[in-house]
Amino acid sequence: MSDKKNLNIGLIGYGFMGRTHSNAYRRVSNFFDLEYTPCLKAVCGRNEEKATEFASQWGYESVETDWKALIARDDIDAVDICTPNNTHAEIAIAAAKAGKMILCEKPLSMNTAEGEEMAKIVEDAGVANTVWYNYRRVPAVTLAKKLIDEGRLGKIFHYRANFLQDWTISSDLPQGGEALWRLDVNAAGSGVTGDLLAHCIDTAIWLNGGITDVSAMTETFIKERVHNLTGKVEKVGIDDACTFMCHFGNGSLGLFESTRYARGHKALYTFEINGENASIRWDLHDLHRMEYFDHRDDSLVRGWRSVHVTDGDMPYMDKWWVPGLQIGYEHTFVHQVADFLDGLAKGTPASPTFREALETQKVCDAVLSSASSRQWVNV
Ligand code: SOE
Repeated sequence: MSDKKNLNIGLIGYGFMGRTHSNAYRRVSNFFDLEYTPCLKAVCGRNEEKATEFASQWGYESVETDWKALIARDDIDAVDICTPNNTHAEIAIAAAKAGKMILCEKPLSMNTAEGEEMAKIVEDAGVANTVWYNYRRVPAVTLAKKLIDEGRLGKIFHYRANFLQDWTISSDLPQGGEALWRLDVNAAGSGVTGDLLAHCIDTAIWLNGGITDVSAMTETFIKERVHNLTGKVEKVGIDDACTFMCHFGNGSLGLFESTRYARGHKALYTFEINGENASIRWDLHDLHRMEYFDHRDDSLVRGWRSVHVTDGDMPYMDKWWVPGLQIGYEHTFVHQVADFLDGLAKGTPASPTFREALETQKVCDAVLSSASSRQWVNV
């Protein structure tokens, strides 16, 4: 008799992230041997026709048009929140109160206060929870974490990260509504800070520990855009670009930059960490490589190594193909589902939990507050 259990998923929102998560649910059990198997029970979206199309494309058994109805269903174990940021708190709180596990798209919330409430409520309800900061689970990034935790870099001096895009440069691009809600401050909470830097901050805290204080500047290059929901030209409230420096609790210095105005860059997430013995750098456009420099190497052959992270002893890679054959972006989501399901079986939380993701939210808030006050702000 099989001891496999189904985990019934209710997905709310079927945009870009709805697709990445659905793909992960569908593939995880083909590659990972886990006690729980995701079962795509229901997808929820306000547009019934589109939600039905999505359900048939991805194999969801049923469709809901009201998220409250989805949460009320007895046959849903876990709610996956893939809706705009301004809806995360209300849905997560209702789901936790209904005893559902929650997988919430990043960033956790619109601000720290909302995030605090969300973290407390999932903890009080005792429901498993996680936030989809997927880049932690790129094998090369997970490998960097292992090397840093082993102490190979020695004392850390610097952490540097960038997340560069160029898709909002045209002033004709409207704000608001489906696909463009990331430009609407009321739906997104912030611009690149919550959307892109949040990824960089999550990875940085995971690799290098907590951030204590920040000094930031933001800019909104295009001040007004047509709003898709009202048809009117409205003030743009999001930050188009953000640069900040910071101190980490371990004494190292941080430098972060993000923009949607770096012509030529579509999604260039890079980071570099410099320690007394060694440095590591990583680049999303070459995501299966981790670059490593070790000063302790023989000086005649010392140099940056480009490690092709595909061998079976490297994080997650024994689950995929054979050494030398790489994986990509979508696999990071498969890994997050695998870790979530494994954690359920073992009774351990899948990182980052709401509580852990709240730390990123606090840094984002400090960054925005520093940019508006032009002062250093403690996290
Ligand atoms: C925005 O363009 C975006 O899709 C983010 O919302 C994602 O979190 C990031 O991974 C890629 O860029």
